[in-house]
Amino acid sequence: EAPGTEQELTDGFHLVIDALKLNGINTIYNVPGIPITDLGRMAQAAGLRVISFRHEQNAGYAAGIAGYLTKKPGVCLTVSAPGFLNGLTALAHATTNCYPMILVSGSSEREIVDLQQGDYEEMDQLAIAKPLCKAAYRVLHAQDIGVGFARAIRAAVSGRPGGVYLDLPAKLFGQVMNAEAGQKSLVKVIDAAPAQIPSPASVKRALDVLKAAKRPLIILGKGAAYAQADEEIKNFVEKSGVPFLPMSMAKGLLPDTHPQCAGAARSTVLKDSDVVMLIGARLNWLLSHGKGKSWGESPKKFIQVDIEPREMDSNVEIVAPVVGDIGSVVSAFNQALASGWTAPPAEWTKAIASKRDENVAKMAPKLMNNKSPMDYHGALGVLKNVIKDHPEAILVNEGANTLDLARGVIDMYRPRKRLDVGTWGVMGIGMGQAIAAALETGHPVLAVEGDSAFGFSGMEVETICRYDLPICVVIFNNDGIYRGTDVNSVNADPATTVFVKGARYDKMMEAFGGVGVNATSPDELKRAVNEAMASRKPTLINAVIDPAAGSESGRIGNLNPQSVLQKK
Ligand code: OXT
Ligand code: ADP
Ligand code: MG
Repeated sequence: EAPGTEQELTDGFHLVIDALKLNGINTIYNVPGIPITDLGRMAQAAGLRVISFRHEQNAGYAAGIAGYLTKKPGVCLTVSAPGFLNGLTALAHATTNCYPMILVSGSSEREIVDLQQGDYEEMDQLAIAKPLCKAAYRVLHAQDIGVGFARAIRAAVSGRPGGVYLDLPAKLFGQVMNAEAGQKSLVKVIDAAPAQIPSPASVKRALDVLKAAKRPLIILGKGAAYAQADEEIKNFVEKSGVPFLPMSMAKGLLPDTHPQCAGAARSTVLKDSDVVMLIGARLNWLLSHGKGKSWGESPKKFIQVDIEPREMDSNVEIVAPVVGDIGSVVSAFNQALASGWTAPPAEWTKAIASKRDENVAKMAPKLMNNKSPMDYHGALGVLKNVIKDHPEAILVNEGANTLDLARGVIDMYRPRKRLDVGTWGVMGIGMGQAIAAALETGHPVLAVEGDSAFGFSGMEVETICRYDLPICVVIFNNDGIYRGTDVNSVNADPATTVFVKGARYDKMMEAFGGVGVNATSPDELKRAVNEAMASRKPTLINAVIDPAAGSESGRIGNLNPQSVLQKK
């Protein structure tokens, strides 16, 4: 090119935005600051949706669940060191839960960081992120931005999905290059999550084992919900006639009210089944590792459908591993079933139905009580009907008692409508997940939150109001963690598990222009939630729960270590 001729230029900022757009990523969950403030502004100006949070952890949880809901990586954008670390919990959470997510973080000058000379927000972020995610990359040159994003996208969604870290040093954003060369350097990722077809032998083996069962059970996990193979899964379950048990976030894949649903007979089916087919569920702590008391005495055979070959035999022997993506595997099952299948023995399905009906009948009267202050069942009875009337609504749920009791009481009717604490049982996912769910789906969100759980992300009610989202937060306010009744008998400090008595969380929502309601009875709660669902206005309901109503750690109190020295 002749000297003085003007060439069209692009730079790191624009290449990042173009790489995202080219790959159909239209939303960024972020907290602005050095060095990414302008990136957010420019992305917004370029038509991307840039959602600014009050804390990176919540932006990260939003990105993770966006990935789960859409099968595209959710993108969280943070500033260096402290912002990066705030986002890192969510990245690790995404990896643990198999949600595709990319944490994009600005970072400081490589030369100074590597010599540890004390740069602004100095930290070797790549090294720190690496053990906590599926893959971690750093881009140093503008011409590599396209490849950097392509690798991050592929790593996040292919195989077992998970979190990916992408490190973008401050200097990268300002680097200029020829615009045409820049466009050519971008990569549109083709077939980012290729189908993984199971081997015919593994399909046959699995169905042979299932067919020979006298007391078969299918366990559906959140991997099955993620796969978005809803029709195939429904057909398989119904054609096979095998009872199914949904894990927490798989509730609604088939309705909880489905005649084959064994959710309300959980202990019975775990104990008494002889063959268990896991579809997108791991035999981790949530399934007592596939052994021990909850699995009873009768010998079990496990069939496991998973995209990750190394998951097989992780806890117990898997007699029929089927490695592949759930959509491909289940459609292969359905094809095989078409040439003949006998339903499981009626003795087994009847035994489950009668246990289920018994448990449901036992619970029913508790859900009708009109106590004030409310107990968990009285309040949840109301919310159960709200979801029944609004099956399209998304339920976000965290807490201990608030989580465990809501999981049992509130029936789900559609796939991917229940979003909760996931594999780690983490508190703090609430507002981030609620915000992403509303934005990604356009459906109303009902967030059912323990008062402690809510506190981990509570400041995001401002974000909810700012973006005017159809989110109704119901706080089960029992004055503390598990219960609000603990007393410190030694000094004037409050007991370690209790909060300010009679706190009015509804006032927080009012502070930002949303609707706040204090509900002391099931009737008041019903009115307020119905109003919120109808108006789609940001609403926070402080549901006053009897401080004595809960139990230690909800349904998992057995996991608390005990001191033999503790005075009684
Ligand atoms: O078959 P049986 O007879 O056994 O009966 C079962 C079902 O068949 C039956 N059932 C039904 N009956 C009738 N009708 C229907 N529809 C029905 N459906 C089911 O009910 C029983 C029970 O069924 P379930 O629930 O399916 O089975 P079970 O046995 O419970 O299942 C076992 C599990 C392990 C699969 C299940 O319990 C589960 O998924 N648990 C998840 C637990 C979890 O993740 N908990 C969260 C963590 S607790 C703790 O760690 C907390 N912290 C610490 C902390 C955390 N987590 N994170 C961070 C960042 N920092 C600190 C804190 C701070 S909780 C917490 C706050 C708590 O306070 P809050 O104020 O927020 O909350 P409150 O407690 O409300 O005060
Ligand atoms: P849950 O907590 O509901 O039991 P887990 O998170 O333990 O579920 O398990 C989800 C499993 O699903 C993981 O082992 C993951 O590898 C698997 N998985 C995720 N997506 C797919 C898919 N598309 N096809 C097959 N397996 C998948
Ligand atoms: Mg509480």
